[in-house]
Amino acid sequence: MSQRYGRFITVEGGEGAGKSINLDYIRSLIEAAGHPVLFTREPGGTPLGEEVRELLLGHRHTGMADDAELLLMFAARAEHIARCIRPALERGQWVLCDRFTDATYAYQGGGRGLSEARIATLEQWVQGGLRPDLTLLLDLPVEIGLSRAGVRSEPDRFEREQAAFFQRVREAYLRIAEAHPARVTVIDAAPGLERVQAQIDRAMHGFLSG
Ligand code: Z5A
Repeated sequence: MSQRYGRFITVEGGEGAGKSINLDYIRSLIEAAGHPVLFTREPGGTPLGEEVRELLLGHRHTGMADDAELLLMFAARAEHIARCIRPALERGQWVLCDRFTDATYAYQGGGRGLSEARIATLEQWVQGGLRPDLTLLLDLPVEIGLSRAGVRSEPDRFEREQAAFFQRVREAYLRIAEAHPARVTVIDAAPGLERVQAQIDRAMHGFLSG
């Protein structure tokens, strides 16, 4: 008997890109097309991963070494893939994930300056051949993202970074999109929600009917 296999969709973006609100929208499009979908996030998605998330985003370890941060991201990811993502895909469920390894290239690679080769080694080790089928990158100028995100009350460990860090994150994301045009669709997240979601409609329509 041939095995069913779901599709793996990730959503990425810098600070204040509007991931939360647009993830709900993307989920509704997938469900409306009749696909069972598992919604999850990184870092996190499992009990162990959520504990690692607290270590990564909280303020108990503000001076964490960059390599420790990178390895914790992949430790959480290994658990997430083994317990959650792979089993769901193998059951034929679709998986919609709020951030994945592109975020590691963008934040730990672009933002912190860790080498891409080192990240690629961990990616291959932890994921084997698993890569998203579709990635929607919500892109917007850093100033707009920071002013949108600024409305939030308590910034996490990443949100305390300066604009130059987020500019490097944005540039790294755009390099990924350029290198993987078949997988990554860039959504201009700067205009109002209606126009952002019209672009998402187009990207998802092509994917859902493809
Ligand atoms: N991280 C990492 O470093 N390495 C990794 O490998 C991974 C993650 C996987 C947690 O991520 C942190 O982990 C993240 C990167 C790091 N750090 N940062 N920064 P997260 O995804 O949980 O946290 P987040 O980036 O802070 O995202 P968020 O809170 O889920 O959402 P958002 O995209 O930043 O924005 P939002 O809350 O959906 O929207 C912000 C505001 O803008 C809100 O008031 C909206 O109503 C408004 N908004 C949204 N869209 C619009 C439009 N179109 N017009 C006007 N206003 C809008």
